[in-house]
Amino acid sequence: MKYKPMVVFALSIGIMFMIAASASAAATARYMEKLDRGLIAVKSGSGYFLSWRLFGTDPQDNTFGFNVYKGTSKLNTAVITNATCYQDNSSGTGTYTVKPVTNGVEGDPSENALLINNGYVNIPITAPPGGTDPSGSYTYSANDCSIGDLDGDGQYELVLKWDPSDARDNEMTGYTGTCILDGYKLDGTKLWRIDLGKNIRAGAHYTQFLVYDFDGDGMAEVAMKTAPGTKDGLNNFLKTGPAAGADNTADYRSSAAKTLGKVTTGPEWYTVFNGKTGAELVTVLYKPDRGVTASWGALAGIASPAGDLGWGNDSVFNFVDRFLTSVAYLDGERPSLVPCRGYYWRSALWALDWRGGQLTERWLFDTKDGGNGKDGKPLQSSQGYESQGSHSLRQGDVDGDGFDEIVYGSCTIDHDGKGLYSTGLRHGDALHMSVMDPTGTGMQVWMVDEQVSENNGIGAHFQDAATGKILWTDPGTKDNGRGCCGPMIAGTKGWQMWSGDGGLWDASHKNVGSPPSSSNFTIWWGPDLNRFAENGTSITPYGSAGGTGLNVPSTECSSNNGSKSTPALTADIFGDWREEVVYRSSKNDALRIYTTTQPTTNRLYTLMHDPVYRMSVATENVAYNQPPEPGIYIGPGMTLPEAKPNIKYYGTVDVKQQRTVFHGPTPVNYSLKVFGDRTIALPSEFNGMPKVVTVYDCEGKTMHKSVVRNNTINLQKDFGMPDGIYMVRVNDKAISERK
Ligand SMILES: [Ca+2]
Ligand SMILES: [Ca+2]
Ligand SMILES: [Ca+2]
Ligand SMILES: [Ca+2]
Repeated sequence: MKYKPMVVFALSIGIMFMIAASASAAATARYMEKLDRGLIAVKSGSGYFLSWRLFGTDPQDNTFGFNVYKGTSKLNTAVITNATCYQDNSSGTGTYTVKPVTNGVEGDPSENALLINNGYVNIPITAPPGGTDPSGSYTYSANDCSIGDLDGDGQYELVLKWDPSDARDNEMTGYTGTCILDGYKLDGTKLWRIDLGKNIRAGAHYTQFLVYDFDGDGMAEVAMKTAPGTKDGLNNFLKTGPAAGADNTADYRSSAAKTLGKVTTGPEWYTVFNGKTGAELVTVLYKPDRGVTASWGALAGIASPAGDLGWGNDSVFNFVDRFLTSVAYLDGERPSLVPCRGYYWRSALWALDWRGGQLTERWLFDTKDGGNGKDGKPLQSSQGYESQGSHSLRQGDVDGDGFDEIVYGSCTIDHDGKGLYSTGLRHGDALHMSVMDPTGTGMQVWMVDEQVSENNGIGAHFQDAATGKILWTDPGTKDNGRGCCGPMIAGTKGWQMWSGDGGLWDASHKNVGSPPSSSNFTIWWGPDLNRFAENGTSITPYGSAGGTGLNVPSTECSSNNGSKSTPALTADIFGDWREEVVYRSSKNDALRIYTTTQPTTNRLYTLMHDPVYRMSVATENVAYNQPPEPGIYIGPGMTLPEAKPNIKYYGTVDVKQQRTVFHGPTPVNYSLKVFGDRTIALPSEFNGMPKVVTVYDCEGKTMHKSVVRNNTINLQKDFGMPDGIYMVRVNDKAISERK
């Protein structure tokens, strides 16, 4: 293990009490990212348009607002409480910051604004060199992105997947170039490059990468399926667990015509990487392995059972290598990784926890194991849990018990790894979940269906996410490949949904107009609470909705994934709650982040502090990308002010404060955050004094306690603590233990 350790300390008696309190109230609050204000200043009109985040932990009432500063000059007169944006047309120069104001009392200033002078954030990227494989030569295009705070400074970084030009759907034979991922800071600093090697094929259905802080150290990990030949971000072959001593020169690709270029043998691994350095943290054997490959496309040994898409069993390694990935708060408090395999017949979801330097299995749901779901439907049946998966998935607490479920297409897996329900409507290409009907209860699912000849002619369905009850359906006669939804009609409460097979529907299935001209993404971009349509490299308001869209010419930027025309990413990356869009430049030499400059009078929490939204951002890159969607109703007529999301932070680390104030013999309030593994000098008042140093994990559990005589401490070197955020108490019993 040669990864660069980063240890973050936070000291506070107050913190300790907060942690203890939150542990006892752990049933509901979820750990979410501690972000900075995300303040941006975008050149707009004759000045700058500023916007910033309202944290999910901030008050959402008139006692709380913001002042905007340029240098030392306050720009606003009254405290801004109705929005988290401001148009500055004043003269003069200076660095923009905002200060929160609580009951008239100003807090500490934010970080300095990210200046955007050319309409977008430009992140230079460097394409990997092209190459040749037995099928020919290939070059690289920038493909899907994900985000996370990889280095713990409160600002998001981007993780980019590069696709070779010969990436293929797994239906197709042929070799592909290797799949490569990069980590970038918003200023273009390249953090690392991971090369998955020749034993991972490139294409929409293979590499589903997760970027999320799974262990609570304040930095997102990056996780995905790996194989012999994979090199981590330090340019080293993998070497832990099953990767130790592996033959990284081995080529497991098939040369048989029927399976040409497919990886039909050889070890299959799953690796968690350090998001800051790209270094391998842990590698384990992937579960489940290929097993009887035919079983992924049909029952083993049975050529073509009823409803097997007519494609026969999986002797061509198509269905066995269909992967999805979820992240879910299965224990209701901390996120788990859930890599998934198969959906055309056999389906397996594998839940893992990355905590305290250990990757442990929580459960494995596998239709092969048989038995029944909680709804009594058999796992081994296409009327039950086999062949229900979609090309995307959703996750969230659909039934309100505090724990997340995974909506795996037409079936839903409970937080404990048991089947919760199946609609039996089988496979489809697009799946959406949010509170679309604010007059109903909980969330709903809008899904388009492919297997119309096996599901009684249903082309799309709208369902209660909690129970799987079908609320209404649209008829279909063929694969209904695209479908989308959103609060599109300005001033109208509730979402609308549409697909290739019908009109624009409201939640009660009333036809409310013509569908938008695209069925791709929707995005909050305008001044109001309705979403706009996003397709190709354009953003377009629906109907007579107010505000302006975006149109980036194809000479400048391109969309991804062929006919899918998806963006690299949409997410609430910075600024206020409106969403940003990431496009690749047409030359593949940059990523561009576009953000709205339209003032709004709606103040909403950052969407990233809505757990359902944040998880759908994390799974946006999975297979056929779908836009992220929140777990509450956001749209015209929504309840304002918003209820505070039930979230908390790991530790209570102020990402801005760098003060080094220690708890001395006389108790004082203090806080401390130290980046990296640097040695901390304690104040001189501790000189020569034996001190009790107690180290707690983010939940307040004691990880280490010892008496220290030196006046410097380093958790890594002195106590062998693994990478992480810890709370440290110094000297809580110093007087009694002084010798
Ligand atoms: Ca960061
Ligand atoms: Ca982490
Ligand atoms: Ca639940
Ligand atoms: Ca935003």
